[in-house]
Amino acid sequence: RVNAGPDHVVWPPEVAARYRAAGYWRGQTFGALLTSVTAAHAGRTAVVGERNGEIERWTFAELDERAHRIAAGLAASGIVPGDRVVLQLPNIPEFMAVVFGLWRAGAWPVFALPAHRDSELRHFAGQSEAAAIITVAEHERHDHAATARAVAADVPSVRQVLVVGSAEFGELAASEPRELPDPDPAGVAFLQLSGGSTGLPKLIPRTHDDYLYSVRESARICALRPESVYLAALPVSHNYPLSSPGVLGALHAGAASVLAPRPDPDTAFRLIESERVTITGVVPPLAAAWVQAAARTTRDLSSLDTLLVGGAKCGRELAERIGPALGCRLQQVFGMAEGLVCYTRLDDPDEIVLGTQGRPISLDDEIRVVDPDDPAASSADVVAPGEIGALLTRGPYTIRGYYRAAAHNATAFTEDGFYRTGDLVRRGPSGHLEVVGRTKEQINRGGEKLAAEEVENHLMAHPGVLDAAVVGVPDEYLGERTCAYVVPTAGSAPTAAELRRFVRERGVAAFKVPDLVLVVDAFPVTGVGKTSKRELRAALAALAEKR
Ligand code: J2J
Repeated sequence: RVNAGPDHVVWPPEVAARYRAAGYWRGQTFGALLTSVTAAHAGRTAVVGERNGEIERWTFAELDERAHRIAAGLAASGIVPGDRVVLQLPNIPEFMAVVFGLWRAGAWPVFALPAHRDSELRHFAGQSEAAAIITVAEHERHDHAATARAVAADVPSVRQVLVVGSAEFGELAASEPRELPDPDPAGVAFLQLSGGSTGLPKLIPRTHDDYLYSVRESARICALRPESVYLAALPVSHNYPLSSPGVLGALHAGAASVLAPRPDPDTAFRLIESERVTITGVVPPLAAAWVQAAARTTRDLSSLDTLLVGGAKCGRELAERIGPALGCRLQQVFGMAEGLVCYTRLDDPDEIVLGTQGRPISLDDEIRVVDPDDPAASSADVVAPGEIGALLTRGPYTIRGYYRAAAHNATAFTEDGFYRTGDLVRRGPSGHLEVVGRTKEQINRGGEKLAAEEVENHLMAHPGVLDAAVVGVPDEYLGERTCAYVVPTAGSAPTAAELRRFVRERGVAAFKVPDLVLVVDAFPVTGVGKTSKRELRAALAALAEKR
């Protein structure tokens, strides 16, 4: 089997057999899914996007044909099954054609975000030993093609850079379609990115079988039908707009996906009105911006029946405003690229919809809420019902290990295969989870995740920085912002502006540049006198909260 090997952990055979017997894993690939959806809905709209301000619309038949041609072109260019391909595309229709093209060629997309820069791409390409990078020439005034070429020059495995929109890509995408062997549905389909908690984001190997199960159930839970229209407001390569229920859930249901070039209310409301969008998903700060803008919009938003909110905690107050302001139902979603996704159900009582982050997709999602003070708590160390604890999970679409990360896996998973989510939750009697905080060294900046350690490492590369500790500080709009405490080396006095510029110029996603940099003489000593980063960050976070 091409896809199984020492690079990633698979489910134990008896567990896999159980998931198959239960009908969760059906042995269908994403390429085969597109074929069957196209057979049923050939003439329906599959994808809507914008190009130079003009609407572009593809039917399922058109998307299917494009994906076939791209798959053939990729194969002809030397892409073989199992090749990893870093994909960095904004919300354009080609995203769908290229992803399905890669799947049909048996290659694994590595889903970079448009915000990622040199340092992240280098890591993704290097860690996955990618054969190619596929990107666009320019997006939001950044020269993506130049970044991709610079990475390709330094990462020996990368044989080609393909720029969507170039003549070369046009030629590849016009290749004569041909039958290619369908990849193993039990094998890896793509590598998704973790939010990260230690250093650079880890790669998450998801299989056709497991991901398609979560997509199918998400489409059902969100009541998608062929008449539904899903708006991808967030960057579509992220796990949430990709699959919860996302563009793949829409595709599964035979419904259209509208790819918004930007998530601002002007752009989103314009598309909701013109495409009669019925469902979309946003992060809390965006929901707040939409709620505000809805009060003075002239756009007709009456087609919208469901707004999913997730990626970060949606506060009670915001939750209560959404329905009245936007004239739709709120559906909370708490998910993670590693697997587990929870939704409030469309028929849940208001109290649950407004006050919880939902319950798991599957009856076979195993949930353990364990001792929050013990980072090594096992799945047996459960707290009393209703108590706050650390969330562990295992199930039919949650990974058993990150890709090529044996050392990290040893602590990120329990011995019996539960994933340590790093989230603090409380579980109600109905099984709904309320997210109340986290234990992981991650900052959730309005849904955009960053590992404190990754930013600390960038700061410490500055010759004037002796030590750095990055913490989240509460923020009314984003939920939290990043604050970097920096101790300078003797005799140097770097300014906050200089350090922010320094981090940005090292080529990182803009959301990782610290919002606030505080240069201090020394870190405060913690109560227990420990000097570990973990203790420091906890002390600083407590300090920041008090301000
Ligand atoms: C609090 N924290 C939340 C929520 C995610 C659907 C929706 C979101 C993601 C996602 C996703 C939260 N309340 N409602 O992949 O398919 C935080 C938790 C979680 C982490 C995962 C999906 N929803 N979170 O956000 O991989 O801390 O996935 O562990 O980016 O986001 O982040 P990510």
